[in-house]
Amino acid sequence: MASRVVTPERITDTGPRHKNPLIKYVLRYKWHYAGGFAALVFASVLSMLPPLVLKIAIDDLTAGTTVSRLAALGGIVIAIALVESAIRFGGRLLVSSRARWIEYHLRDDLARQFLRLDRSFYLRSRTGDLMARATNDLNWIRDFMGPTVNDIWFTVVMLTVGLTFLFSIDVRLTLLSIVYFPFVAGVVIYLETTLEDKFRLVQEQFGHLTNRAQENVSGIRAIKAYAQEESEVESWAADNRELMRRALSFGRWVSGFFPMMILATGIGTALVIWFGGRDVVAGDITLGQFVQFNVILRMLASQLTVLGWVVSAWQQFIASLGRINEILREEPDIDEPAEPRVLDTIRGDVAFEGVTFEHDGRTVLDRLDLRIAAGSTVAIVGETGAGKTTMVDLLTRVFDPWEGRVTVDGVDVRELSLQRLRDAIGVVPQEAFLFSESLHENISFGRVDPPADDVDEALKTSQLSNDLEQLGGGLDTLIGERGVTLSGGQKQRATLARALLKRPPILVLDDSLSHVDTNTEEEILRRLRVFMAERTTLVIAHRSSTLAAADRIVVLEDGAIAEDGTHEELLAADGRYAGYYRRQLLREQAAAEERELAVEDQGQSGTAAGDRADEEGAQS
Ligand code: DGT
Ligand code: MG
Repeated sequence: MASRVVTPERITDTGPRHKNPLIKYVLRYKWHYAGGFAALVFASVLSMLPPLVLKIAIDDLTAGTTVSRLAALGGIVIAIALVESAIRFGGRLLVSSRARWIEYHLRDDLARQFLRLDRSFYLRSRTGDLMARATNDLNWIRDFMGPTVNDIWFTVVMLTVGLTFLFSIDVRLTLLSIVYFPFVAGVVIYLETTLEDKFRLVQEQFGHLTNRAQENVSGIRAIKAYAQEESEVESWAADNRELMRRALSFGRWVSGFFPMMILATGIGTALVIWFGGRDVVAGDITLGQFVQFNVILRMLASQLTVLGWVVSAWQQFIASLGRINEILREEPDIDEPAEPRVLDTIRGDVAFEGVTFEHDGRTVLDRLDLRIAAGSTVAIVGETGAGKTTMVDLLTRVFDPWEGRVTVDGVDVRELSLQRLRDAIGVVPQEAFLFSESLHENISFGRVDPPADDVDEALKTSQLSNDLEQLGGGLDTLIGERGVTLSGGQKQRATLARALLKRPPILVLDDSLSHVDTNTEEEILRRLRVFMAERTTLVIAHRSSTLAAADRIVVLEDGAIAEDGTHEELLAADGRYAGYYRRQLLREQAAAEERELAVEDQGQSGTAAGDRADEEGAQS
């Protein structure tokens, strides 16, 4: 887990972002690329030699030759082939290995950037799409920077060297061949564009399917709970069939590609035989030169088909690079202050001063004012959607206020480094999130190698110590993906322990004991009072016992504080809080009765130790 703890320093320390990160890495490996290209130039010159040897052999044969001379020529061809393959191998290896390195650097950059970006980016993005960029697009870039760059360079060099040889043999014949090259190129480009369209359709459908797979896996509980397996399987099958249909159509065009190319180049060969043959008859060129010309021309024509692939790989590369750069150039909305204020100790005074905040044009908080003195426990009450979690998000700078400011010990949170700010605040979020690691790694997420005593204390305070035995492996119990092996209350208490282990001067509980039973909750709150003495605790809660236990209660309504006082004061005032509290008591009573009935029905104790199965605490 330690590898996952990436401090903001590490994330932001990458300095000013390069306009195009790829160029940075290509420049870093420029000598490798230069070496690889030089090798290819050498190899392509060598590849022109076997046709030359062939020419000599044929001319010798026409004039009369010896077996040993022919054997020597054959030996030369084999030697050239050996040297050429060795050089091509070395050159390709040099370039391809750098492509792997570039892929590695980009993937690293991408991971850093994913950690640097904030919530608003993830609200805009889809997981499947981000995954596709981090996998597919990176692969495309790697393939381009390796084999494809090699192919492009080799084609350019081959055409140059090959045409030089052709011109040296017969200028008129070469010009005739060049005339027919654009025709081949035209056919190639037509085929390629069609292929590409077909391929894009396959990719789109594949992306769609990937997204579905991902949603199905993460939503499996909901799918099962609503018995939607059948319909999911059916619509999956339909999408899957569509993928196969598109892939088959793409496959047909791929299969047709080479036959079409053979046809196109065949026409060229016919031209050369007709005109070149007449040159041989007229004695302008030798039979050997005629054969040499044809062999080189064939080599160049096959190189032209590579050019076709290159065009599509180039387009794919540009698109992939664009998608990767889009992420790498993304700037987080929440910036680190240029010169953060340094606070040695944080007491825990929290203040919202005229804070206004909107979500998608809807005002959630409207000039909210609230001061919380260090060391106090304040409960925030409000209807669902009132903006309680938003207040927490503003305090921890998940978002910044549109107007006004949020301060800690009188300092605007925007002036503190994000690390300092978030170290000082332990948030137990509304939705508990656990990693698929051991329980110990999960709770020590905010603090590397915590002392055993501190772990013990956090476990006791969160009342998780009682569950260790039941979990089987104690602290080493592996938590399934997102904590599926724990009950809702256990998950909540594990995230509480995680926050406590940081020993933060400010603790925020965002509805984080809703799945814990009343007795356990009271015990947790009692222990928290001791633990949090001198520290500030903000509790967002619905349950009557939690509310009554707070030093002070504020009611959030219409984006501002509507009532503020102690439990007794607010009850006496008989306003919104008093009404809310009475309704909550009734809800809890009804839920308790229901539970008793259920227990009688089953003739056994209904709920698991420490956790509630129902939702009495949640507002209806
Ligand atoms: P709760 O947890 O159900 O008791 O409700 P609160 O009080 O925690 O509400 P909160 O702060 O999560 O949401 C306040 C309003 O803002 C609500 O109308 C939903 C909206 N909202 C919250 N988060 C987002 C967001 O990420 N994007 C958008 N567009 N709206 C959001
Ligand atoms: Mg909330």
